[in-house]
Amino acid sequence: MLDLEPYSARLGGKTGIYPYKIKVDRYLSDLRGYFLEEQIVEEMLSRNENPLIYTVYEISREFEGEFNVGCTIIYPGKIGDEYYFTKGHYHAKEQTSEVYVGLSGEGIILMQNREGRTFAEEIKPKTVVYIPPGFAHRSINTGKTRLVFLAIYPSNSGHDYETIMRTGFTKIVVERDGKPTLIDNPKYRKKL
Ligand code: PAN
Ligand code: ZN
Repeated sequence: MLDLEPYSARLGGKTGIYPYKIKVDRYLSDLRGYFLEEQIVEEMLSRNENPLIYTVYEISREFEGEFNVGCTIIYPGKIGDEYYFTKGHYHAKEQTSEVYVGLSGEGIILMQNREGRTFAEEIKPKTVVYIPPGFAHRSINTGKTRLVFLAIYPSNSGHDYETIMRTGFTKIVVERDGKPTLIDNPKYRKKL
């Protein structure tokens, strides 16, 4: 038996969880090609405007059977009409699922499987979202404050970013008449 030790961490504050092991910042330049209005992104980057879109603070674990616990903070903002979001990914190990727990702010979790079956669930405080095996997931901040949520998932899940980078999600979330609205993604490509 492995001799592992329990830990506890505190939720809230600037980092969402503390202490943490890893911090990952994603700037607009890391999301090149992800937003619908690519020309806006390129114009911003050429003006050296490179806003921070989201940060992940994570307590990652080493062994199969353990859970990683990560806190994601998506800052409020839009590119054109499209709200800031995470890259989104499938888990490399398809059988693995994930649980998201809303801590503050409001947003949407988009989920889709490799056949393009798509679901959207709200994420906000006191909400739990279950992501079944085989579903890619992306989080979108549709509010005016930081969207903060906790993610709990098997340490051996792995992340496949490549597929979503290539195909996109079937839906995107844009502001219409001041409200977050799900529309078909005109750039969605069925997997070849
Ligand atoms: C989350 C995500 C986190 C950032 O912890 O990794 O929200 O999103 P991207 O990984 O898509 O950039 C999770 O789903 N982990 O498996
Ligand atoms: Zn995940």
